[in-house]
Amino acid sequence: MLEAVIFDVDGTLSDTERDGHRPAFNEAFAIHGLDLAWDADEYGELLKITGGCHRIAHDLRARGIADATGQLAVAIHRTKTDLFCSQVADGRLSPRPGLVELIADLRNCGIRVAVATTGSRRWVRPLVHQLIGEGTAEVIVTGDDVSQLKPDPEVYLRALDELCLRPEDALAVEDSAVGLRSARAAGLATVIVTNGYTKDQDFDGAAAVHPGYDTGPALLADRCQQIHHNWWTS
Ligand code: XBP
Ligand code: MG
Repeated sequence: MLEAVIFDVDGTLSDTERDGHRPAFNEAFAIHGLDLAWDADEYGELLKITGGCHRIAHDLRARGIADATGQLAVAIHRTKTDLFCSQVADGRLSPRPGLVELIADLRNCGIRVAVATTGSRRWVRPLVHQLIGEGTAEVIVTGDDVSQLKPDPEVYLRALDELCLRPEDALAVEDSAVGLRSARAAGLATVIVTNGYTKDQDFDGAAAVHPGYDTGPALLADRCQQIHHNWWTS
């Protein structure tokens, strides 16, 4: 029986990457005196490096401008997080169309809601509260709560542990191939809701792939239950 749905955040609850995180990274580069700005396509490629700090460190190394200790990436990421927190506080990010309806339907059906993300705790919690309501997500596990980021399964295993559920009791909702690898490695049936950055990725191993929550057959609680049931009985 489906007891909980565990949602990824970036790209899944909200389309945060291209016009949210990316400008915050670029503004942080400028503040730290770097002549560097990620354009939308380049940023799409860099998304395969999970975790903002790792993403910065990877690109600085590739450009030969990294310091030996990696402290520059840490400092830039701290600034980026401040900037992104301001975006969240200003209410500039909205839930993906159809998400609010899905969350309400899950709760009406008594299905618990949780969050498992690579993002930083400082902005994840306020953003999740803003997007789906404070207290709606019973468990929120962030990139700061784990030692290995996605595609490692740790963040999903931790969410299951905090929910006191087995993988077969829950369903993951993800937007990306990296997220799918993480959720599948934790043993979870996984629904993909694609976005502009991820629509052409390989989702082999997903239980279902949707172009949106409200595009095509609506992703509501009964569809989640059906996908989950089919996964575990086929
Ligand atoms: C997406 C990520 C994050 C964000 C940036 O995570 O990989 O790194 O791009 O956030 P998910 P931070 O899809 O798992 O939510 O700068 O806080 O890492
Ligand atoms: Mg994501």
